[in-house]
Amino acid sequence: MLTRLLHALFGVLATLAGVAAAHLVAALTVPAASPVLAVGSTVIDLTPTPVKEWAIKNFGTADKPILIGSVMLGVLVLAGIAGIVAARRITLGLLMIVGLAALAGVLAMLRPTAGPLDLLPSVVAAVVGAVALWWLHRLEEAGTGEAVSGPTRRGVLIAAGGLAVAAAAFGSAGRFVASYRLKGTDIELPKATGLEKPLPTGLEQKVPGISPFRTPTADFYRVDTRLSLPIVDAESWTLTIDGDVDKEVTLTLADLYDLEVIERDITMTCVSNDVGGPYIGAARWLGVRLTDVLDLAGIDNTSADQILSTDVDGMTISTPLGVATDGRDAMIVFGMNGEPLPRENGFPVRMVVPGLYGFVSACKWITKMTLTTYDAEQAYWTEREWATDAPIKISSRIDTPKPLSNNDPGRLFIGGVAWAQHVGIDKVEVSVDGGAWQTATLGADAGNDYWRQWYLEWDAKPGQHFLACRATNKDGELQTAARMSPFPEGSSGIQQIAVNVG
Ligand SMILES: Nc1nc2c(c(=O)[nH]1)N[C@H]1C(S)=C(S)[C@@H](COP(=O)(O)O)O[C@H]1N2
Ligand SMILES: [Mo]
Repeated sequence: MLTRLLHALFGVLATLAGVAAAHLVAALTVPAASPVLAVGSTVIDLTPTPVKEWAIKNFGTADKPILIGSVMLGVLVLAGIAGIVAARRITLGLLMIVGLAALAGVLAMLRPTAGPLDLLPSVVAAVVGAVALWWLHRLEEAGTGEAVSGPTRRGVLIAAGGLAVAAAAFGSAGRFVASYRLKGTDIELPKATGLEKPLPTGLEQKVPGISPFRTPTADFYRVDTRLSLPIVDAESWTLTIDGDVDKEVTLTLADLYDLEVIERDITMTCVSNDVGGPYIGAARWLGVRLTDVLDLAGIDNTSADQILSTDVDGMTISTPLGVATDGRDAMIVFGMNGEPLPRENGFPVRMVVPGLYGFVSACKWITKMTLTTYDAEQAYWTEREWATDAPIKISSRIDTPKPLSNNDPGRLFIGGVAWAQHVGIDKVEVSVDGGAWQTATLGADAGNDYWRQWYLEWDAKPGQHFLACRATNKDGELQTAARMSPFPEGSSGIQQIAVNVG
């Protein structure tokens, strides 16, 4: 039994060393081609939409670490089995390790922008993993035949320990290299033409616990399909506009800077944001008008109905052309809250379209916009049956008090945010314990594309209470109570929370 466990450990350690060495090589070349990430990304792409929704809802932004952890666990279980098999039949055990690495290699090569270099990390994983397992096996065999004797076992254990240390060293080196390569987004940003008004003062001083009027960049939600950030060099980055245009053009960052640079306050929302959820953020975006960019290619004669955006790794996002060019401040942006876009949010350039959920507008790490039709070409989420025309629904959220929180009796602020991008918020109402809707006080108005803070003073009596809120937009449309899930076009319904007083 103990011997068997030891053999399983050999398989695990050999595989860990292989995976860690591969991760280091990937960090130096193509981070996304790291075997565990290649398998994980494929799992993401193949996961049925309902399961994905469930994971986002229950795990939130921890969904990625959980996914990687599960893939790792699965791999290590197989590696342990390979170790046990190897003790009897070394060739078969080695084949299992090589097979695992080969699977990762195939998946890495199936990524949209894969080149020959993407195969390298998996080859490294196969070689290091197999050699390590063979080495441990040989050390053990070198002892007294079949039986594992005292001194030999000690030697084998030392070797195993050495492998564990090597795996940890490779892994840390990989992390270090990746973080080093992900540094340096400090490009020089142009200034917006015209004086942009400063953002009005928000309610955060007055109403503790309310979302800040502008979301600090570091707290901005992040939603994408990636397990590793793309390393894009701003100097060599280009944006191509092709498809059904008068003439195909390719622009550099400097070309974008030559257009009229504008700055806008826009609240972005993820379609996966459930009622009361966290996937919304408000920022000041610096960039150029999407229409100015499209005009460089000429779209007057186009018969396209969608902009199919492609990111540096071949991920695609569709945007309805008519909506994006209807006069709203759709932008190609390079700055966020006065700084270059962070890598997480699309460095060096992304799209932002007020009023549309991010998955049909906010392509990060964008490198191409193809003017085409929904009939001719489908984007990533269209293939997964999400809506293509997805305006953000009117919604509102209670930030304070927190659900199930305990509060002192007496005067209390009920406060939160409400949004109806591109139309604007006209009214927010609050209901306590199912009572009459009371009109809340609204915070400053920073434009129709931006969310509104709100609060209501409440004389809280001891006991449990239910709080609900709803918003009305500037067209007089009321936030619907009809409950809908995020799939396929965004959640709806009214948030109700329970709080304790006393
Ligand atoms: N290239 C790329 N762009 C993307 C995504 C993605 O997975 N890949 N996710 C989209 C989704 S679903 C949303 S809600 C926004 C989120 O932007 P953020 O992470 O900056 O908040 O980016 C969009 N742009
Ligand atoms: Mo999203």
